[in-house]
Amino acid sequence: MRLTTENIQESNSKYVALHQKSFAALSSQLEHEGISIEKILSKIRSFQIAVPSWALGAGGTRFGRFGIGGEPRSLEEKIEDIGLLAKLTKSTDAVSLHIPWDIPSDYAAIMQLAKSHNIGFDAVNSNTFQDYGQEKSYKFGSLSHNDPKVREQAVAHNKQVIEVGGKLGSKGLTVWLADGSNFPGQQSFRRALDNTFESLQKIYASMPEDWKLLLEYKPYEPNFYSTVIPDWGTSHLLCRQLGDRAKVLVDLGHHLPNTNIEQIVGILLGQNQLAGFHFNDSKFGDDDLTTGSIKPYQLFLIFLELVAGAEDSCQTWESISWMIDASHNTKDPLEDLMQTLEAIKIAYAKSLLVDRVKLNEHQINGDVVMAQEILQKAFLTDVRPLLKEARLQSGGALEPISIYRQHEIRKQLIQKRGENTRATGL
Ligand code: RM4
Ligand code: MN
Ligand code: MN
Repeated sequence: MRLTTENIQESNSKYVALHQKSFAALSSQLEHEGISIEKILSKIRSFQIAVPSWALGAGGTRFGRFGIGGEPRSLEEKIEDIGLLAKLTKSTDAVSLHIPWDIPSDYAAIMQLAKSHNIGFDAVNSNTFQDYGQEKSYKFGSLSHNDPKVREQAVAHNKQVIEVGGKLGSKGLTVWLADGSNFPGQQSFRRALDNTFESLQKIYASMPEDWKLLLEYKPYEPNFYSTVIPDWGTSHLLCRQLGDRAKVLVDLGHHLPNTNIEQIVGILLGQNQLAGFHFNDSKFGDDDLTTGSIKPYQLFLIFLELVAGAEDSCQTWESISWMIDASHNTKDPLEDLMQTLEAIKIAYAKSLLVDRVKLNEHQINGDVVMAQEILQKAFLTDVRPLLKEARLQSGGALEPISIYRQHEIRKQLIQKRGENTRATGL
């Protein structure tokens, strides 16, 4: 499409000499410490994160929305955008669809297009938090609603999402339930949860054998007094009762300020109850900011839990789903997603540098200072040469954002799609 392999090679040739110097310096330092560069590179190369179909246009806030121009007008164009990200970063190989925003009109054609961009279909997301012309309103809830007819409709919608995903080769359903209440007295907590469990049971029962249910939690918003699934405990409670294939999805923005998310991740993984991630970053709430832009140390600590938990055989690395969930109000979404993919891999690579044997010894011996030193040492290492080398080996761009800007991709997209296009999403 817009950028050829030759374009990428030409751009890389400008940066490769400098890259080789920094890569050689870092490699010799790490090898001296007994770290296998080859092993780390292969892990970085194979780590792929799904891009959400709703993050390719400008997101809005409740106060307004500022378009960025050239936003994808269709699912086809969304896939083209993700294809470009894949080509440049070599860090994504799948899209996570939101239904009904992204129902394909021609399945065979969409599958073929996605394949031509090396893109597959990750978990599909249902939507019962908006009214979009369905018969009954979700104003007062969906899966938890007091009216069984509304619950039935919401369950049927989730079944339809499974059907859509099934035709595309997806293997998971993500449920984020916005249900809750705005005022004390509005809702019975217990009845709402019981109704939700019953609805989820029906959805779970209709999933194919090789599917998993990823159950998200969120403390507040759009409801501000109570949310039916506000935290990981409630999500876990439901998952445990539903069955083995229901697990908790951690969206990094869905915690109250200062929550120790790495501890939540460690505990869920220890119980084989972690479905996967929605990556983003936040300062206050569900801000959906660029991953790693606010709390990179937290992201590193989360990855350390993941790597440790997987190596200790609590849960396999492959059983975890990796997805971005972001919203862009001021940045070009494609540039933001490139930054996001990079930040996630940086945190992952740093976590792989941690000497866990020594860390364990220091923990056992109660050596608090040295335990912290181990973490700091890994976190403060500039691992970008490793990421660049991995990209180079996979045929990606050494400097994805530079080449994107140099070729004026956004300008081209605006010319092709128009200044005022609006991608489906929030
Ligand atoms: C929610 C939640 C869901 C996402 C919607 C758009 O806050 O994070 O995962 O599907 O936003
Ligand atoms: Mn989410
Ligand atoms: Mn969210």
